[in-house]
Amino acid sequence: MTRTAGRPVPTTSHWGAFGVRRGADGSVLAVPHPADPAPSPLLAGVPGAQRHPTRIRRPAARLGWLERGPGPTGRRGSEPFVELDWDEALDLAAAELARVRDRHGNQAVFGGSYGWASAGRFHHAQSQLHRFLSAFGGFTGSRNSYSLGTSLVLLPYLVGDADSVLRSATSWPVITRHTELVLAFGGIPEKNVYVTPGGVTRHGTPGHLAALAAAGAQVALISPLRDDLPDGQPARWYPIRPATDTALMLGLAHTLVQEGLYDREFTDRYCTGTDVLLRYLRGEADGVPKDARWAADLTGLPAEAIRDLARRAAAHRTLVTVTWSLQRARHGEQPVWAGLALAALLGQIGLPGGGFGHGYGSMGDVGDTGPQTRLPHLPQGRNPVTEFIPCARIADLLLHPGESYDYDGTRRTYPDIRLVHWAGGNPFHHHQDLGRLRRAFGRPDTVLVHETHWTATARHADLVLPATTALEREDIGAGRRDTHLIAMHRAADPYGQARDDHAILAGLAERLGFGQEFTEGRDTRQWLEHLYGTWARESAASGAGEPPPFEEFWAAGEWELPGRPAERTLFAAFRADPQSAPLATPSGRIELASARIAAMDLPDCPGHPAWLEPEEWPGAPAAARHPLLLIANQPATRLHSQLDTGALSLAAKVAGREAVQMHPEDAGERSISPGDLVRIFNDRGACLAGAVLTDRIARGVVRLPTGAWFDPVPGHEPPLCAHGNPNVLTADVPSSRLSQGCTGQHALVEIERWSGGEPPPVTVREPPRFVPDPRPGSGPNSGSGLGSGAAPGPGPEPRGGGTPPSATPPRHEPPHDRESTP
Ligand code: PGD
Repeated sequence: MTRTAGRPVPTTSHWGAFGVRRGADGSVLAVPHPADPAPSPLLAGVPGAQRHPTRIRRPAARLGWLERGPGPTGRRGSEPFVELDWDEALDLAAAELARVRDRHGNQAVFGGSYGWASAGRFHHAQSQLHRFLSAFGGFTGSRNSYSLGTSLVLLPYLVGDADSVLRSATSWPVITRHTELVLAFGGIPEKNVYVTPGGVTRHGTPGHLAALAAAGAQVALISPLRDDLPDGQPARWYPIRPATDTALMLGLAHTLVQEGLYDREFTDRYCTGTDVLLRYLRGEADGVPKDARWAADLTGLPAEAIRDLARRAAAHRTLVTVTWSLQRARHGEQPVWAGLALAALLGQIGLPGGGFGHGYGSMGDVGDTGPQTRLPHLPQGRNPVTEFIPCARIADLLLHPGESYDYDGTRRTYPDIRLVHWAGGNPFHHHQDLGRLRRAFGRPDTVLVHETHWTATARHADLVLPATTALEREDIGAGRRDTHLIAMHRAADPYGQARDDHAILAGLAERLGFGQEFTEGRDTRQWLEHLYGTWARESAASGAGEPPPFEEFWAAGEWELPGRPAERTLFAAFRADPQSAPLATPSGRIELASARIAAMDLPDCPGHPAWLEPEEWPGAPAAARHPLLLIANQPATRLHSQLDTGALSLAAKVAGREAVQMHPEDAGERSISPGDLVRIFNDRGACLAGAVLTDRIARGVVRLPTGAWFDPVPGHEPPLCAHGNPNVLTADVPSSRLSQGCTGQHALVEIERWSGGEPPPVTVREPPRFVPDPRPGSGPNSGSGLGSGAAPGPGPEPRGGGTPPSATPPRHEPPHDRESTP
């Protein structure tokens, strides 16, 4: 390990660059990067998570898989594990990969492996896995993200490509100088601005928000949560009823049209479909004008406040911004499309500080300009399998092979998956309706997981391979709009027998006969030098700056990336000259109505922005039984499920569980007091949580952030999570048949004070149960002793756990029966 004397070991993470000081006992302390004006509070979570008892110390196999071989089973997630030595674990994994490929074909291996894993350009777990599986002959992959699955599909229809909006947002300095009014749909939540894939070294957004406040700009905070905008911002809070932003946008748009405030010159020159939108606003087809009164009924906001906001927006330099969370919901296309349409009617798209934005406050680097160079990257090879799923359809994929579904204007069929290989993600955190996901994870023959910690996903696997954390290996790291490239030195020894994902996959590749192709004969340091060298040459050739030689960079610990544009205004070039800089839409303009989407004739995504009633919102019939609207948004105390065992996250627990925020009057009606243990439930499941009462949340709304480790209490079907994971409550339904995006943001629930006697304990902060190896000739806890090359291999044919051997196991969604109950 190279370490420059006297200064902390440099590293980076999704919550930003930082330094590590190491104690004599091997403990670590995370210290802010000196250039970071607003270091992430998440740094406090690093030490506890790094050396937590839930770290995976050795490879392990689920007992039933070891004893009975692969096959569908309801026992995943409920059986103990047997620890193995590395050679045997890799032999078993390689043999099973080969068996599935040879018998069922490469498309039977699901390697989508969605997840954030850790920062670092080389050890990026998903990239490593994809490179490996491509060389293996291919795999069924996944597309898009849980963050942005809806917008990534929708935006190309509206403005030609998603990147223009998502990667070229108007920069913060332009906003702070020019914007007078921000219509912030979903707010600009500060908790999210510390996080970006790959990290940022200088967290700028808190400072930009302060500058915006100092400049006197007004923010209309449109959210059920007051905390979606920092205090101290000149703001008016519109505590909108959840899931009704589209109605408000349409009501605002109608007011602009009715009062002659909309910019007809702009829509004539730069948009298409305006007539379709205006007819809809006037209610020509359905007889329902989408006026302020109509919007007031749906949103719970006064009609006069809506009209007043429309007039203010027309009278000022106004930025309409929509957080990503709004599209992470049923019909999530609509608030994005309606927000863009509202900005178009205001006529300020392409003007400094005006127009449209998507994601300010959703991520740490939205509104930053990036370096003009691609970052170092690991070559991915070519995946010859063309099968993929939109990532949020994982449970459908496993439960319904052979069934068809719509996606992005095409009709696709789910392949039959026999083996799931996951590295760097936690589907038992990120997916919806975890009871259903458990049943889905019962379907494949084998689930193979690389993890750093005993997450719920690791506990639902058959073979678990312990991975190092980013602190335990060398890498090069930066976010896509970062200011620095960081030389990530090793800051801690690997925990137990943990190996880098690359080393794990190299071991598998070697056994499968393509070791040289996968590693290209390089060790980790040689890979870093190679990736850096390739990037440095490209960077110099493109004029983006001349990076120092690798040794110099490595010794310095970082290099400040040059060549970023000072400022940027989204769609400025298009506005300046729509003929020579047209958008890549069929019309070359902004599509306020899309003939291509209309032609798909989808019931849940028409050809223009529209109010579509979701199945779960406060006005739905389902609210009669479950009247509270749960917002399951991003947490402030951890990164998704990562660092949930760290000090920051643990300190925020209430009654030992995740904290649920609710309005005092909603609590009073249910005799719930602050700090009470409560049960949150609907028909899909239930979880325990600790009550926090606050009037900074709209009435009828409760907030339970994502990321408390899923802790299913044995014997409960539908599941009861002892810890407070909201995804036991959310529905596994797509945003629409257009994009098939994640809809985890909202669910209807009811809450009651826990009255079930002694509550089930939280068990996920302990490792799972281990048992001695039961196979003949194996010592206790010692693996089989068969050693390398002597893989007994799982049985040659899939066999259901406890079910008789069968050439073709039943592959349908099992009923809620004992087999799928832990
Ligand atoms: P993480 O907790 O970051 O969540 O879902 P995601 O799966 O990305 O999981 C990453 C996992 O990788 C962790 O378990 C961590 O231990 C592991 N890991 C870290 N480093 C390494 C490594 O080097 N190697 C290996 N092998 N493993 C590693 C996040 C997803 O959740 C996202 S992005 C969003 S936006 C969604 N948001 C919501 C939402 O708003 N509401 C709900 N209800 N649900 C959501 N889920 C989605």
